[in-house]
Amino acid sequence: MHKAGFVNIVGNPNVGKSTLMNQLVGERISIATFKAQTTRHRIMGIVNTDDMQIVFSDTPGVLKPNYKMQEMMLAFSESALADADILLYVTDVVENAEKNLDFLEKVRKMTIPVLLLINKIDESNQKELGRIVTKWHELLPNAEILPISAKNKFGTDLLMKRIRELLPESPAYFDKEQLTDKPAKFFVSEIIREKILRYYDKEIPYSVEVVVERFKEDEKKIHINAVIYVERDSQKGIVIGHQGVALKKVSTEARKALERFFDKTIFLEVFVKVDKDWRSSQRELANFGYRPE
Ligand SMILES: Nc1nc2c(ncn2[C@@H]2O[C@H](COP(=O)(O)OP(=O)(O)OP(=O)(O)O)[C@@H](O)[C@H]2O)c(=O)[nH]1
Ligand SMILES: [Mg+2]
Repeated sequence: MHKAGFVNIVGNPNVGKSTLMNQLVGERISIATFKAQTTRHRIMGIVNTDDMQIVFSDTPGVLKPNYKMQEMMLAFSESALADADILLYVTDVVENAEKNLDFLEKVRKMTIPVLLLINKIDESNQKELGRIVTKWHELLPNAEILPISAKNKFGTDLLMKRIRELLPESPAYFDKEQLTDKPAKFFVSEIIREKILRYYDKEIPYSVEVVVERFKEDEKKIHINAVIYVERDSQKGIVIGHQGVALKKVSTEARKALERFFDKTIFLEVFVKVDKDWRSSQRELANFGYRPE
């Protein structure tokens, strides 16, 4: 007997969805940072064994869209409700359970198994956790509730065991060698974007997109040219920084992270360009790879 299925991870921004997927897959597939709205796409991470294939999907945190890019992000989150065999709804010990009742209502109506994961329990205590569990039990009576700490790998083995039990009988959906649905270039732009999220404040992280224009790989090294697109001239100045110091720092950090990811020597050149109001342009978003599934 062979088991396979889609295990989709959804929830509000910043609750630890990407951290969890990386732990379950055992690879750093999805970037995770302390800032909300880190994930912008639906990203698959695949776990393969001889008799099983678990296709995890990490998704953007659910939000009320203010511009076109956020509409796309929400579409990715909602697409994960449509094709899941098992849904992992992630919350944490600090968020208000009633923050997003519209989305929750959709989850409540689902007929597939829903596992409600209360993450970051390392930041809570027994008494508080008891209250949170009771609250969620009222909100999602059909969900199985599991307290976890994705960061500390607490409860994640038990979660994997439960997923294996619930996984339907099915042939594999993807090649057994495959670890993700995204090409190498996608990970390059995400790793650069992660450094931008960490290094810049205010609106900058939310106003940039990274496009890889050249990716030339040989046995030992990879040459990469990437462009950081911003929305306005003033943002370009901030990203580059005084005498180029900020951009230099970001590209150095990105290069080191890329060397770890690909295990090769990386030659990275990064340019900054202005693409006016790209976040609100359907055409630009499509160019940047935001396409509904
Ligand atoms: N204390 C604690 N922090 C955690 C845990 N899991 C994740 N975090 C932190 O929570 C923050 C958000 O983590 P992400 O994995 O990026 O969250 P996300 O849900 O993917 O966020 P979006 O992509 O923005 O929706 C990061 O700073 C993580 O280190 C945990 O178990 N305990
Ligand atoms: Mg994420």
